[in-house]
Amino acid sequence: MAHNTEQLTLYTAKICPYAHRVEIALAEAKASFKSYQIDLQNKPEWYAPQVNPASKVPAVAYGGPDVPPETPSPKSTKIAESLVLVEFVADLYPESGLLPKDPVLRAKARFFIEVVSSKFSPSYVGFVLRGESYDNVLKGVEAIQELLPESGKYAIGDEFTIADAAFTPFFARLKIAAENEFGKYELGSGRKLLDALESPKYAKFNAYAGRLLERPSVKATLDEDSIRSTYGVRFART
Ligand SMILES: N[C@@H](CCC(=O)N[C@@H](CS)C(=O)NCC(=O)O)C(=O)O
Repeated sequence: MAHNTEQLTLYTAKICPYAHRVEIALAEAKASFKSYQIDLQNKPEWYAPQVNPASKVPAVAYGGPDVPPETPSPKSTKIAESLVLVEFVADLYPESGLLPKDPVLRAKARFFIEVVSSKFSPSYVGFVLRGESYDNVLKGVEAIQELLPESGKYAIGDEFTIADAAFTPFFARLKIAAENEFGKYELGSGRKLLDALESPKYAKFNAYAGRLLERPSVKATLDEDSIRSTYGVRFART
C-alpha cells in the first residue's frame, strides 16, 4: 500500500547531483512536498543532529506533523542516501512507473544504477573535481551505452525509471562543466571531451542523453544558472 498522503520534506542543494536524483524522482511522481535548500558551505547547526547525522544532502523527513523545514519534528522518519530515496519515492508512488513491476526490468534498472555508481559518476568526479584525464569519462560513457536497449528511449526501455533519475544529474553537470571549462583539469580539456563525444561511436549514448535533458522532470529541476555560478567560483581560473 502506498503511504503518499504523509508530509514529505526534502533537504537538498542545487549543486548536488545526488540530491538532484531525488528531485527528478519527486517531479516524475508529481509528488507534493516541501523543499529546503541547504547551504553546503554553511550548513545550519540543526541539520546534522536533527535531520542527517552524515551532514549530507539529500535527506528526507517523512511523516509526522506538518512543521517548517527549519524545525524538523522528532516524529518524522529521517531518510538519507540518494539511491535509497529514489526507490522510496518509487515505492510511495507506484503509478509513477519509476520502478517497473516486472522483476527482470527492476533488476535491469538496479544494474544500470550499479554501473552509474561504479563507472560513470567516479569518472565525472575524477575529471571535474580532481583534474584527471577524461579517458575514464569516455569509458564511463561506453559502459552506459553498452547497457542501452536496442530500441527504447531510456535506460531500460521506453519508460523513464529510477535508472534514468540516477544517471541524469551526473551527465547534466558533466556537460555544464565541460562546456564552460569548469574543473580542475587542464584548460581546453572540456572542449576536447565534448569533441570526442561527438564521434559517431557514441551516437546511441548521445541520443539517450539528449532525451534525458529534454525530459520535463529534468528541465524543471535542473538549475543551470545556479550550477554555472557555483562552478564558476569553485573552479575560477586565475
Ligand atoms: N552517497 C550520498 C552522497 C551525498 C553527498 O555526497 N552529498 C554532498 C553534496 S553533493 C554533501 O552533502 N556533502 C556534504 C558537505 O558538502 O559537507 C548520496 O548518494 O546521497
